[in-house]
Amino acid sequence: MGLPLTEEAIASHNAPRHEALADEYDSLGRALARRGVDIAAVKAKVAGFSVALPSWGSGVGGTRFAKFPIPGEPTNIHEKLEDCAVVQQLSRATPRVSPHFPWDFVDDYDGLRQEAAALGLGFDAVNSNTFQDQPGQPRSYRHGSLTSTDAGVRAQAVEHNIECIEIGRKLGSQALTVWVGDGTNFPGQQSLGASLDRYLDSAADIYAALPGDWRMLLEHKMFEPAFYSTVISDWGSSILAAQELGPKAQCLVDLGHHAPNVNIEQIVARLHRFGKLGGFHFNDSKYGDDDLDSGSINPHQLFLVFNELVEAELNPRQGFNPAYMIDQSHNVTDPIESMLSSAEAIVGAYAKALLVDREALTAAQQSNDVMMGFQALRQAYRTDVTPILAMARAEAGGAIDAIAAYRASGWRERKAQQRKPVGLGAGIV
Ligand SMILES: [Mn+2]
Repeated sequence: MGLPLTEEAIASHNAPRHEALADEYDSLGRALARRGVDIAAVKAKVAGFSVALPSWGSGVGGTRFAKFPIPGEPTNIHEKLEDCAVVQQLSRATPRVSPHFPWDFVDDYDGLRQEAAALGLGFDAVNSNTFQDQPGQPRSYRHGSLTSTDAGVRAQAVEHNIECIEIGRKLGSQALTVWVGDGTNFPGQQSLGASLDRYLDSAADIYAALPGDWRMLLEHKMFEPAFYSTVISDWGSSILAAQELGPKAQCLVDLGHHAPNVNIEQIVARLHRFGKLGGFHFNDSKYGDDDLDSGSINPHQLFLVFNELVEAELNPRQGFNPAYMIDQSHNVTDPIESMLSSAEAIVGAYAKALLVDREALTAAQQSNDVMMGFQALRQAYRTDVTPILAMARAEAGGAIDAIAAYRASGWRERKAQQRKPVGLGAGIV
């Protein structure tokens, strides 16, 4: 099995676009040079940046009301990998896939790793799932998993996480992301204190099974599926748990898992200050959701988050090696197009953050020049970095206009002929 798209197809898409791109890139290069910025250095940083794709993100998602499948969407991990490979071929920013178990269970993980490698992909953090029951599962997560009052349920949930670590080792992963939907819908349903105790005990059992070079990423979420209380509801609960578990436990920030208007960039700075910023799930949010495409609603917030991430990169303290992943549900778009668009938004926010004049920013902050501090960020934010992103992609063999190249490839139409249709189903991703 070769790569999904041919090099020639991408090259012939790029050919008529090269001249205009070179013109725009050179023009931006001159503008940036006048600000003392070397565009080639920014482009090199952009080329070195990557974000993982969630295996489930290549399928059409849904809401809790419904899912509307499209012809040609992937039906198993092998087809999901193929679609992720298309995204990587065109974007050159998404070389890893984050698998989710049991959704991506196979018999042969060495084979799956080779299959991914042949598609130009590796594996990132493995995600466990104890928020839904699986066919044949002995015990139910109806009343919680890692925090269940039933010791047998807790043991089953711990065992599943340890199994995910074992699978991840075979796939070349080095991190386990743990998110639980555990919580309550009624006051009085559970003890708020005792449920956290049970979480910490269960998480410690998982932590003990981590290989030496692995990390355990704790993902918090304010609400849903539990609507009164969630056990790991906020970054405070998350960092307290991570600190209690030990140095291999870090916090994962999902952009959609906060109360509205929370200052997420400040959370980033806080977690980094204590060496606990482990990873990111990128998406966007308008109300209480966590599934819209990255940068589609609040690109400025995304930029401000990346401003803190660049600060952290420049001042790594106890180390800075965050696991970046897109985490969205693509309900009304072709998932490949959403992931291409999101990857560009994420890399673009990073590129803009790289353009911040840090010297001017620091000087303004030091002298309490409020307006110039703000302007240092504003100047970077309003710069159109599109030519840098497109040039970095093209030089790496990707597409100058990724979505146009994808549409011209006829990929989805071809797959609609080859793949079995996805049945109507409940929502979720
Ligand atoms: Mn997430």
